[in-house]
Amino acid sequence: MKAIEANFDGLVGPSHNYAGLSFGNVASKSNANAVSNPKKAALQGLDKMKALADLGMFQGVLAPQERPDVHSLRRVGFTGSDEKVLSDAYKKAPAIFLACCSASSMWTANAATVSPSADCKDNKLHFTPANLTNKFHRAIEPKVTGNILKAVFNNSEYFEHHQHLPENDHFGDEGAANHTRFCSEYGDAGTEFFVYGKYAFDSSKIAPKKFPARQTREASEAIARLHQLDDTKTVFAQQNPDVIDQGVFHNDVIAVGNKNVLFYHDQAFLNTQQVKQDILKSFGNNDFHFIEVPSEQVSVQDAVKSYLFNTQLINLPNGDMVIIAPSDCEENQAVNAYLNTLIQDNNPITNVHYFDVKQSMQNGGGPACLRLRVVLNEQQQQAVNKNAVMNNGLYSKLTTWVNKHYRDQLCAADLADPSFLLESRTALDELTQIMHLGSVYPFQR
Ligand code: SUG
Repeated sequence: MKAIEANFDGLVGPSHNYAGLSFGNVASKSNANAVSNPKKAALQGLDKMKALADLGMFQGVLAPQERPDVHSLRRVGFTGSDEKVLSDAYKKAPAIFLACCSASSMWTANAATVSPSADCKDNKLHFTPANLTNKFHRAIEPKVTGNILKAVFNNSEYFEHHQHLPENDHFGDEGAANHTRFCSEYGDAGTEFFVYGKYAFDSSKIAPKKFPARQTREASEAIARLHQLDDTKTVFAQQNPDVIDQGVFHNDVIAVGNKNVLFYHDQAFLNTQQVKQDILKSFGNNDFHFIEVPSEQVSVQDAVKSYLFNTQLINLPNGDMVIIAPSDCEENQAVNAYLNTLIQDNNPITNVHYFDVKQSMQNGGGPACLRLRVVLNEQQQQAVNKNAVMNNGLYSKLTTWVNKHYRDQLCAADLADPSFLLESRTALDELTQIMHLGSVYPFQR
C-alpha cells in the first residue's frame, strides 16, 4: 500500500531550561545553569515544522508534558499545597526539583519506537513509548507520552498502543533514537534496525566504561516481539562502546538512515562489516547505499559538537533525498566541507537545508531528536487527529499561543515560582483545546 513518512515534532514546553541533567550528554552538561529562552526554543521548533510542511512533508506536532511535575515530587515525599511542594523541593532537593521541571519531552525521537503496519504481522501501526529509565527526568515521561500518542493516533482499527517496557535498567529503552527503518518504498515491508548499547542480562559482554549505555539489547528485542516483526526483517547491532564514552549517548548522534541509505560515522558500530552484511541480507537486494563518514574527515568530537548525524534524512514529495541539518553543521568547518562534497558525490542525497535549533542543541538535541517518524498509509493519514497536523492555520495558532504564554528567559529560581506553575498549566490547558487532545495531563484528570 502507498505510504509516506511523517515527522511528528515535539513542541518545546514552557519550562525549557538548562539543568545539566544528562550525564554522558556533553552539551547538556556543558550548558548547565545557562539562562534559557523557552519562547525562542518553541518558535525555533515551530519554524522547522512549518518549513517542512511548506516543503510538502506531512508534519505533525506532539504536545509537551506537564512541568513542573508536582505529582512526581509528591511521590518522593513532598507534601502540602502545590506551591509548598515546589518551594520545599527547590530548597531541600534542588537536583530532584530540576529533574521534575525539564522540558525534555521535546525530543520526540525518544518518545516511542514506531513500527509501520507493513512491518507488523497484524498489519497495525505499533507504538511503544520509551521508558527512558536511565535518567530520572526522562523516566517520568512515558505515561503522559502514551496519553498524547493515543490522543493523536486515536483509532484502534489502525493503531496499536503498547505500554512502555518495565521501568528498569535491564529494559532501558530510548525509543526511535536507537531505531531506524530501511525500505524501498515507505509502504513496503522494511528492515527494522535496532542499535543497542549493552546487553543487560550478560555482564561478560563488552559495554561502555565511562558513560551509560541507555539502550539494552533486551529492550530492543522486546520491542521487536511486541510489534510482531518478522525475524528476517529485523537487525540488531551494538553501538561502539568507545563512542558512547565520547558522548554519543544515542545512536542517532552517530548514524541516520532513510529508505535504502545508511549515513554513519566509521566508528558508529562495534562490528561494522557484520552490520552491513546483516542489513543487506535482510534488505533483500543490493540497491542499498552505505555512506560511511571517515574519522579523518569528521572526528567523533566534531560529529558530537555539530550533530552531523542528528540530521533528518528525508525524501521530499518530488523524490529528492535531502538532509535537514542544524546550522551548527554549517558553522563547523570540517562538517561543512564534508556536506558540500557529499551532495555533489554520486549518492542519493542531493541537498542540505539548515535550521537554527540552538536552544535545543544546547541541551544535546538536534533536528532529528526533535522528531518522531511515523510511516502512514492513506487510511492512517486520514485517521490522525487533524489538529495535530502542521499547516498555516495551526502554525499561526501555535505561534500566537507561544508568544502569549512563554517567557523569554528562565533560570532555576523561576521554576519554583508558584505563578510559573499556574502559567504553565494555563498554557497547556489551552493547548489541549487547540489540538483537541482531551485531558492528557494529570492536572486535568
Ligand atoms: O536525553 N537532553 C536530552 C537530549 C535528547 C536527545 N535525543 C536524541 N538524541 N534522540 C537527553 O539527554 C538535557 C536536559 C538538561 O540538561 O536540562 C536532556 O535531557
